[in-house]
Amino acid sequence: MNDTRRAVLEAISEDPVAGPELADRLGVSRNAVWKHVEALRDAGFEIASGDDGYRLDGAPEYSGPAVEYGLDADFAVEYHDAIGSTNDRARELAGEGARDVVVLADEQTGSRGRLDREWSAPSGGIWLSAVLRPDLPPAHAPALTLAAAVAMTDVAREAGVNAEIKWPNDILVSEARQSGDTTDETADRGGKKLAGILTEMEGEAGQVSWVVVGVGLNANVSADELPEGATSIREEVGDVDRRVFVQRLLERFDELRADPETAVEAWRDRSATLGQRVRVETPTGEIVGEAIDVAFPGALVIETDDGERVHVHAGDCEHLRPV
Ligand code: BT5
Repeated sequence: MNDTRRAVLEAISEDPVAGPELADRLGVSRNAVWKHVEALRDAGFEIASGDDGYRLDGAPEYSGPAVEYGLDADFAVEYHDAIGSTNDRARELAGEGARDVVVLADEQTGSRGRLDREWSAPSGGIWLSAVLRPDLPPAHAPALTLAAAVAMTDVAREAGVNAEIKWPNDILVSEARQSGDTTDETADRGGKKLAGILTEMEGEAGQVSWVVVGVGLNANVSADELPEGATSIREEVGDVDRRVFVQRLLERFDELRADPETAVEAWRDRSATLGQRVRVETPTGEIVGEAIDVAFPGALVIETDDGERVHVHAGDCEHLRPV
């Protein structure tokens, strides 16, 4: 991100400022100011130039340059109005050697959840996949999923949504606890699903080659466009500015990925799962007990009814109502 360009944008966002004055204020040439203005126009910012100078008339739509400008994290953004799956495109880029590139789309037509489940991604949501090349052993990559979950939870909370994390990768808005409704069935999903994460990876000889962290968050989408049991930012608090939301999300994720151990700690504080009685379907069978901790880099620690402590690395988790 270019600091001068951001300063130009900030300076002209309220009142018009003449080119020469802007050049003085920012300590650059008039020609440089003009070039920054032109670049911003190319990126979709509407900048009027009248007698009293340049004035910002409109921020760009949701696009790659729109997200990149003003982004305080080192990611390039490739934007698509519609794409099959941002994870598929990110994997392609990873294969070509990309790093710190984010594939962002307004709509996905063939997006995937875990285990090739279908993921609904209508226009208006936040669908993105980040290509990363972290200096980590493959076994530590799950910490990046946890980091993404913390980032999504924090930014959803900043938007006023009461988000929590269900192990390992669901962001939920817990309704039962909000309304005090603890009747009916013995099991539920722990709330309505706002977002999910699909992390894919390639690595060898103890070193990650690339990781793609795919994030799907129902932002400006109505409930009737989503599967049953899902919710959205629109349903909870109304629409958000997706450009700003994605910027905050990438900035928070950037902080957390630098320190995976801290990300796991932050995950604990935002967890809806810890302290709950849970049932986890794992590839090797079902485990029931109390979720007592999450262990680095992301295993759920369950204390079963016979007092045994089991570390579960992957599976589908259901929160059970207390007996
Ligand atoms: C996930 O899988 O939650 C991971 C979702 C990752 C989606 C992102 S979008 C950007 C990137 N590109 C992709 O192609 N994928 C990633 P899982 O835990 O398996 O949950 C899948 C289940 O969630 C489905 O079986 C449905 O029940 C439910 N579901 C589908 N679409 C949903 C939505 N938009 N909101 C909430 N729940 C949904």
